Amino acid sequence: MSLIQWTSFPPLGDERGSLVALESGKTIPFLIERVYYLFGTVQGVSRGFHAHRHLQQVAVCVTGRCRMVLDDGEWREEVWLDSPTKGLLIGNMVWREMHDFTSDCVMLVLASQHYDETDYIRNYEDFLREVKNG
Ligand code: T46
Repeated sequence: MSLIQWTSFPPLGDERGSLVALESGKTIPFLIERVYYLFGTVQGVSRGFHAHRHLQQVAVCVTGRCRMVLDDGEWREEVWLDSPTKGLLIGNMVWREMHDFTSDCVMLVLASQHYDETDYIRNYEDFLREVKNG
């Protein structure tokens, strides 16, 4: 099964312009407990390099784009986030890296839990060990 799972956000709006609505239990498959966004990423800088033990997220680039790498400890896949109408589902125990941010990139992230640093695995070897040990 592919690590790349999208959720589509049907564009609403009218002749004045577009609009997307994100709703828990509809386009977002969990209760949204936190929303944050990445912006102003310095050119050439990569972000992420961690996994979450429990957190579920949906990431969407509302402007600009970046390249997302997902890794479940066995498979590694990458994809461009480049559309405000496509959200990438990022499950728990998936290593993520974000590269090649455009200068205008704003990545909106919807999360299933509040911020909790103890949920992060920030070392790749630790991540592989936890995957292996279930
Ligand atoms: C993820 C990718 C897509 C907080 O205090 N509260 C928060 O809600 C978040 C997300 C971060 N922080 C603090 C923790 C760090 O001191 O903000 C700082 C930067 O966070 P981090 O290094 O984790 O940022 P990224 O861009 O590497 O990763 C972020 C999310 O943290 C992460 O969950 O999946 O975006």
